[in-house]
Amino acid sequence: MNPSFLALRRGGLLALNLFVAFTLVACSTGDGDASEPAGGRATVSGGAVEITAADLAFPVTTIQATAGAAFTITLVNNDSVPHNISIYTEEGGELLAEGTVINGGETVELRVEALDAGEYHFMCDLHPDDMNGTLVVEG
Ligand SMILES: [Cu+2]
Repeated sequence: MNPSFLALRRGGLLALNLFVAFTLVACSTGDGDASEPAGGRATVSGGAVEITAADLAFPVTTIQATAGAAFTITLVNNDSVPHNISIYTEEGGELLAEGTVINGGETVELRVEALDAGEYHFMCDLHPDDMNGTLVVEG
């Protein structure tokens, strides 16, 4: 086999590997956007945090707050169906703050009284399986 032929083969394999790697990255990114929560994090700042609802999902799945300080969650409904956001002690637990259900295009505020450090559950009461996350309160 002559050397230039080998070089050509290697080049071809490298290009194929790059193509496969790129395709895998593109696919996993696409799946994340389409079917799973993006896993975003929002931190309460100045006593307030904003959460958007879109495509039957909360892009934010972790809200971070400070123990002992009340705060406000602003829910922006960018969807075509109604949503709310409520806080529970845990999944299936006791209701701590019940959010008003709003239609698409509307915005509402939910006041959450001061909480002890710990992990709490937030969800849309209309779509609890698709729209939920963890409220992390740190002291
Ligand atoms: Cu909902």
